Order: sequence, then C-alpha cells, then structure tokens
Amino acid sequence: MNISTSQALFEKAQHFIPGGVNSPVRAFRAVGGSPIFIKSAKGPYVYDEDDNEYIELINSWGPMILGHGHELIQKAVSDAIQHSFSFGAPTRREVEMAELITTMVPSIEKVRMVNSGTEATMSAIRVARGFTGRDKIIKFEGCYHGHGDSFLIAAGSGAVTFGTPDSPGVTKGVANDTLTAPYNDLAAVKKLVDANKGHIAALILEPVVGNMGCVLPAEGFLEGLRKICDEEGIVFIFDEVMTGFRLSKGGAQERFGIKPDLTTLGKIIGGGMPVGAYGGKAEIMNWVSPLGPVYQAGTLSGNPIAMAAGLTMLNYLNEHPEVYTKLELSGHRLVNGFTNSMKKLGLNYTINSIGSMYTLFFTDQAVTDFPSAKSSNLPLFGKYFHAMLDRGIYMGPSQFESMFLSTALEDSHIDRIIEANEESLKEVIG
Ligand code: HOZ
Repeated sequence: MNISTSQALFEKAQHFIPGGVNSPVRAFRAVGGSPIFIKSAKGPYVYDEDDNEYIELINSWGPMILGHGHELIQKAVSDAIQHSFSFGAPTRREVEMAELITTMVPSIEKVRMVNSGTEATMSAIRVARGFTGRDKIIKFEGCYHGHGDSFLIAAGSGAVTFGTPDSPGVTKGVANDTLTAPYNDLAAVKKLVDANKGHIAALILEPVVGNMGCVLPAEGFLEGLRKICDEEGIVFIFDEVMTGFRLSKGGAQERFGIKPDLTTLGKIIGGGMPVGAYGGKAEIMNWVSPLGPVYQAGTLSGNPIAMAAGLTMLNYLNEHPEVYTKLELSGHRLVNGFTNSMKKLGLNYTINSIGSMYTLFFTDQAVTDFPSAKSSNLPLFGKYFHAMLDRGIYMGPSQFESMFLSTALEDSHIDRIIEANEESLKEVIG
C-alpha cells in the first residue's frame, strides 16, 4: 500500500509538533510504522492523503455513531455557520440541548456544556470537592478521564500505551489526593474508603472501560459502588464520554440501571465537534457558578456550531431507537465472526464486547482489570494492527483502546472485517 504522502507529512510534522501529532495515540508508536493522515471520510469509510480507502473502527473514538458525513448533521452545521461561529453569549440551542440531555440521560437534572471530555471530568471533580468540602478522589487503575492532573495517576489510553500512567508534571499534592483501586474490585474500594473516612469527595469511573481496551463491569460492581458512595456521602461520577448515547440512548447508566450523582459526557454530544458536558443532581449542580461558588467558565462553551451539530445528532438518536438495534446486531455479528475464526484457527484470545464497543486482546486470560489487560502480547497486537490496515481496516492503534462500530456499517462491511481479521490472525500467528 502506498502511504508516501502520509509519510512525508509525518516527517514534516515532527519538526513542528511534538511527536508529529496533536494527541499521542495517533502517532502509531504502539504499533510501529508511520501514521496515516486522513483527508476525508464518508459513511463507514475514511480516505487517507494517498487516497487509500479504509473501513473505519475508530469513528473519532466514538462520536461518529451514525458514520461520517451524515446529511442531517452536515446540513445543521452549514445552516449554523451562516449566523457566525462564536458569540460568547447564551443561545437558544444551548437551552434545547440541556433540556434534551436531561430527557435522555436518566440521572441528569441540570447540565453545563464545556469543550471536551477532559474539561468535563476536571469540572465534575471540582464541583464534587466543593459540594462535599473534601479533597480526595478515587479513580480506577487503567481508567482514563482525559489529561487533567488528577487523572494522570495509573491512567489508561495513551498514558499506558506510552508507559507514563503517572505523568511527570503532576504535583505530589495532586497525586496524594488521587487514590486508585483495581477495576472490578469492590473489596479494595471498601478498604480505601475505610482508610480515608470523611476525606473522599468523589469516586469516578468509566462504567464500561474503553481506555484499557473494552472492559466490562463485573456483576454487582456498579451496584456495590453506588452503595458505598451512598453510605459515605461520596459523589459517584460516571465518565460516559465513550459510553454516553452509545450503549443505549441513556448511556451505560440506562443500560445497567444505575444512577450516578454526576455524569461526564464528551464528543458525541457535538456530533463529532469539540464538546463536552457534565451534569447530574440539581442539588450538586447548583454549586456551579454563577448560582453557586464553584467556578468554571469558557467562551467557547455551548459554541453555536457545535450545538447545532450535537442537537441534530441527539435528536436523531432520541427519535430512532432502531439505531441501537442495528448497533447491537452489528456487534453480535462481528464478535460471533471473530469467535468462529479463532475456533477455526485454534486460538483462544479474549474478546470483550458490549453493544457497539469491542476489543480483541492478545491474551488468553479473562480481561477484567488493568493487570489482565496488560497481559496482552503487545508486539503481536502491533503486527495484527498492520495486517488489518493492509486489508483496508482502520483500527485504534493501541491494544488499550476500544473499537467503535457505527450504523453506517452494513452486514457486508462487518463480513469484510471478519474476513480481514481471520486472514490477519493467520498471517501474524503463522
Ligand atoms: N486518548 C484517545 C482515545 N482514548 C485518543 C485521542 C485521539 O488521538 O484523538
């Protein structure tokens, strides 16, 4: 495959951008080789600068749930730009967006728009600290909540991919206020809470993890955490940047029937534009300025173009339940296909999946937490990644990421992915 234009761009990029990319995972360092530079995308396909076509499994890490270039969203954006790009003042669509989010997400009574998932999680823990008057938070090993200082302790995604789960630059004070527990280990959480009684403001997690690869909560785990938080007056936060509006219309919380106190949301509510939000119980959100004393602000928050795209996307999801049926069926078809191929090839790797999220881990251990995710054979994943890319399948370039399906994938596309997977496995194992 000719990727010479991408290679030339990457070469040049490294002179001007740290590592040649604006977000580390994209650099392909975990899988080797040179990143492909994307020129355009439509439906289930992305096209690179050398005009190669790929079936897409990143989907901007989640938000392109309807595939790329959806006509309704494109129209909403092109209509909105006729009225300028940013006002730094309130607009009608922000009200409509807030109302729609509170209708769709079971636990959200009030919501504040920000510009990214990172801003959302940083703001949510600040409010939790203000509300409780406590300093410490609990997060889980391998969960990633953006690049806010408090979260770069035992962090997943790019942080683990590049071997810096505890980033330099985070002060000792911040690190001391972040306690970590193993995912799916209720007893460890109980022990941490007992040892820090009255000091824990918030417990934050990805209700389904996407950032150490796809890892599901064990039976009773979310319920157990809810109970501990209730007993100890801890603000329970679901980071639904990846799962929100994806695992169901109301996200993971609707799917599992657990209501957190606060929820963080990301790019999907901008239809792919740069947006985030945090929201939850009114009694907590009332602490946010200007109603309450916890400060958080932003000129671009509720940006009119992003709101136009996001509102159109969320209205569509709200009115088309068949989206979720299709995503479930596509997920099942793909996982069944992968499982059959592995049986045929005598392989026993682990596939974790739920709805339209999945990860194939190159380990035969059950992957339920950070250590088991890290038991994967990473060099083998790198070879597999390139074998898939050569066959026109564009995946997340790290073992520690989830893949995301979109409704633009028809059965024929899923079958192509299954076929590419089988051939790639044969190639890299053989
Ligand atoms: N850390 C992101 C996925 N978990 C990747 C962000 C990006 O490169 O866009």
